Amino acid sequence: MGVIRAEPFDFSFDPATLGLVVIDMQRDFVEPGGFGASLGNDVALLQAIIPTVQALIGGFRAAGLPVIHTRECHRPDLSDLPPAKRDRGAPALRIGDEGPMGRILIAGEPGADIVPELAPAPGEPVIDKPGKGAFYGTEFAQVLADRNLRQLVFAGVTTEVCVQTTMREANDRGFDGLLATDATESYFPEFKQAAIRMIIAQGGIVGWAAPTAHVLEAL
Ligand code: TIU
Repeated sequence: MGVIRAEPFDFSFDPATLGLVVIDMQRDFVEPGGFGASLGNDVALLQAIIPTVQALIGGFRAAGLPVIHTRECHRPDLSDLPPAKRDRGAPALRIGDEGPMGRILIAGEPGADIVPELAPAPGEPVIDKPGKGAFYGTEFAQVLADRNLRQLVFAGVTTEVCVQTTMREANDRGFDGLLATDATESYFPEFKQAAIRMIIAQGGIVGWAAPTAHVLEAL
């Protein structure tokens, strides 16, 4: 058994059931001209966590523990894109529109790729998801079950949208989840802090939180 120094209390884990889930570290969210920028966001904040996420991934790989990646993206024919998602708000570019990194948030386009620094290694699953949570409309639950994973460390973007949604979905399915607080980011710093507080409040109502250094020292 291992122990990660965490809030609201230590996170005990069995290395045989522990995995890392890296959420949506795609060019569409962290580079100018993509989906995140089309919504009016400054992407520089998100770019800054790439080295920390890289270190976290490296630690899991070195320990021989599974790393699973997700990407938020849609089929080229938009058949998995609810009109409510496409039509909401007044973005500069809508999902499926042509942008500087190809069609916004569409599988196979350059913008939907994971940033090169965090490229999945051969054999690491990549879950393409049409929603904010990684379970909806995907094989994620099966991928976790196939690897006998019960305890998940989460990283990626954005903290209060896809990361928090996936942590909550995992929590309801009986997983223990720990958020690596410096390997996740939001376009809104105050939302990131609030999401972390929501997750660990009430005795860890959704899960745990710890900095990457605490995770790495426990692997
Ligand atoms: N807009 C925003 O903050 N996030 C998303 O749309 N998707 C993810 O969080 N990946």
